[in-house]
Amino acid sequence: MTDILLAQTLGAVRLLTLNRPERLNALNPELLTALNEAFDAASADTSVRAVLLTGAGRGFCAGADLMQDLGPNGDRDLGRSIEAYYNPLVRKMRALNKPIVSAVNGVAAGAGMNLALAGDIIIAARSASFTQAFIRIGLMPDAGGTYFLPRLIGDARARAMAMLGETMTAAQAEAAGLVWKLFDDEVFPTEALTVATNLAAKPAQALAAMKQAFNASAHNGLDAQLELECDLQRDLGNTHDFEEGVRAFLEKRPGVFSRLGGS
Ligand code: LHQ
Repeated sequence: MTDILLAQTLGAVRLLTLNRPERLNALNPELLTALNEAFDAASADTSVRAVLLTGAGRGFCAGADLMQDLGPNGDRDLGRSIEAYYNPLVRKMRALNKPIVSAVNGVAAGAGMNLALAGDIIIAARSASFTQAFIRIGLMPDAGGTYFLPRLIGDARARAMAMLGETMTAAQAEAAGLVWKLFDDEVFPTEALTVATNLAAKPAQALAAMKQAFNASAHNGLDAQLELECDLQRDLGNTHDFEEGVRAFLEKRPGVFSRLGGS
């Protein structure tokens, strides 16, 4: 893996840092390929229990790299790059059976914002901002934007944000329900790692089941969702983690939980 994407293992957390700070971590084919590979690797590595995604420098991600061969003089088939890179990446992030924390350290624009929304828990630095910049260049949201946005902040806000292309401050994003929590800039990297580390210590099979259920709730009706919860909970009832969780509760001590598929 090249250093366009930094991948570090910190305990059971895989920290992925988009690393093109001079371009606000804009997504080019090399970075998109590295991201796709990094999520494959995080999926395969049983010692990884949570992924933390952030950006180097003052930006999180400025979306597609507009300096690349895109637009009037380049490849006009934008669908090609969406099919090759963006859609597989978003699908991979959603399907990953481990939680992803999107730590939005600065501006998140266009597909860069939507990449953050593909995570499970979205946190942001107080100085971060969010913009569906697509309309400014005659495009529409991609990378899952028209799916994630209305579900997170409601249809009215989602349409206005996409159509007007205005920037949302971190405080507005928190108030709208786009992000879970804000942290002061100075402590943001530490706090982000703490969130991911806490997640990584929780029962992995329960987290994976939750992720599956929340993903499904976007398209299931109540009956299907109740059945899915029942099936998943039945499986969780047979795990060592459930046994340990209840024992730890009764013994008034913190539980020690196993990783996915192992001890
Ligand atoms: C950039 C970029 C950038 C390259 C800042 N590329 N260099 C599209 C096409 C194909 C297929 C798939 O899907 C997509 C989806 C998309 O993502 S379309 C949306 C693409 N993104 C944008 O339209 C956002 C463009 N950037 C901006 O509007 C601003 O840079 C934001 C609001 C992100 C930040 O503004 P500032 O904080 O004022 O920073 P800046 O504009 O001065 O940028 C700093 C540098 O980063 C600058 O380079 P320079 O050499 O002048 O210092 C920018 O050119 C560069 N940069 N975004 N997307």
